[in-house]
Amino acid sequence: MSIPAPFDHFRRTHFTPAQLADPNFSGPAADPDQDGYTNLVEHFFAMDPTVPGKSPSYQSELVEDGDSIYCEFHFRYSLDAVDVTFKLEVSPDSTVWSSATGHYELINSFDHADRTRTLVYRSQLSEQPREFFRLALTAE
Ligand SMILES: [Ca+2]
Repeated sequence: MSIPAPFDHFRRTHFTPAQLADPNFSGPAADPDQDGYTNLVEHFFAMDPTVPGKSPSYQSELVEDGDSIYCEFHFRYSLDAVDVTFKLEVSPDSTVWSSATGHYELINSFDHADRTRTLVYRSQLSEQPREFFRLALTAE
């Protein structure tokens, strides 16, 4: 498997030569700090893959605006992770997932000095009694 340049740069920033030689330690699917987030996810969220205990930067909240209540979803990711694509997905039951395009709308974007960006998505609450959403990451 070839390693895309942005992820390789991330690996070289955080791992020793011996660790770099071991894909079970420094590969995209590995989780050497055993925090539940693979190295690829840590790359996307600009986390340190050798230090457990930090969570990806994302949150959701209900927001009132006029007569409507919306669900807002914010997350902050690394602008260097151009080799990872993300897609917001929705589900009525957390089993069958579909693209949130046309359901969630990007309403704001903030760039930070540390080469990260926060995106804010908003959904009008549906008529469903409940709805799930998730951020799906794919390595290119
Ligand atoms: Ca990890």
